[in-house]
Amino acid sequence: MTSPAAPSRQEILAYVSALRSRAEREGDRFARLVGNFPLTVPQLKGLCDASRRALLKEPGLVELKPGLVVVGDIHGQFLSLLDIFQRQGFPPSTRYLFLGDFIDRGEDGLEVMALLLAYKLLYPEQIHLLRGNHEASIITLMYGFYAECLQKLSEEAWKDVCSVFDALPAAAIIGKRMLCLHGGISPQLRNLQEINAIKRPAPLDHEAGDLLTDLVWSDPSPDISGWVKNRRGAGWLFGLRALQSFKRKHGLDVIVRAHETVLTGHTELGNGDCVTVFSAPDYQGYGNIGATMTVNEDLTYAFEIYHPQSCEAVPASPPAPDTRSGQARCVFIFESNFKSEWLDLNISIDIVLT
Ligand SMILES: [Mn+2]
Repeated sequence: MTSPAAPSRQEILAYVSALRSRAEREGDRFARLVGNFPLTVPQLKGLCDASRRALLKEPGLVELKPGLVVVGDIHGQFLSLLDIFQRQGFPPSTRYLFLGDFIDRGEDGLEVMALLLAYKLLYPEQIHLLRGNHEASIITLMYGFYAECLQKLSEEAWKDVCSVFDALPAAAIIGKRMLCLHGGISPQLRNLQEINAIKRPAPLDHEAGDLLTDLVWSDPSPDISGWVKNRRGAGWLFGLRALQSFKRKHGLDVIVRAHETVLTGHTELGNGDCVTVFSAPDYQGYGNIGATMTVNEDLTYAFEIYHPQSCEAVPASPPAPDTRSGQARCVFIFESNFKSEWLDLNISIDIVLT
């Protein structure tokens, strides 16, 4: 069977233009979407097939030079993605590393994926995409992306995008010192080269307990020192002792990850041992700030923050627990001397997701 012809550069540029013009500005912000999804199912398929082939050529552990912007969870917030590009520079003027969770929860995961894949094809060295725990077909059935594809295009479109998910690399390392991934580290990981050995395309099964599952599902925890099975039902919780030992063993300065909603957009465990960056402001209407992380040439880094569009101030307390339809929402509040931040974990049956 022959593969469909890859879209030409001209065609991809036209997709980018159509996707960007779907968002209407208000002042210096992208305020709302207008019109229908601008790509047809065959056009999206062409984009997916070509980007899947390109992604499979990359190693599972992508080696990057510093001087780029790291972006955490977007979760279908296309306007938030455009605001990030607006502030940091649209590709290729700025280099990006995205830590996954592009889709689900928010309404515009198709727009997010189509734009990111188009940029990946146009500027493969300027934009890098890693896999999150939501880049798994079974998860998208439950958390919105499947329904979004049916509503905007078709089930076939969903299958095409899911086939790209299975091609995404799991991790990147910046300047040989910053390990970047969606969830966290794994006690199974003895040598970083084992990330390169993960065969792709790789379906992602949260019940598999394999290395890939750990990398996209794990979380740091201030409450433990070593390793504990993650209360999300997949991956691990790792404490500061486990983290520092892992860093020493692999010669790393810091682990950079996403995967948890942080009220302030970013947070850290230890003294900069593990950094969390979350890039979807007002995620699920929670009023949280979003953040991106700029990594300078000397591996120092700084955060840019993005305030929620709908409200000026961050609420003093998290929203009330949501117990509708058998789904319990747990909000954990962590207090410290300097800041109060909360993590949102949605528990559905036996898995918990951000
Ligand atoms: Mn996640």
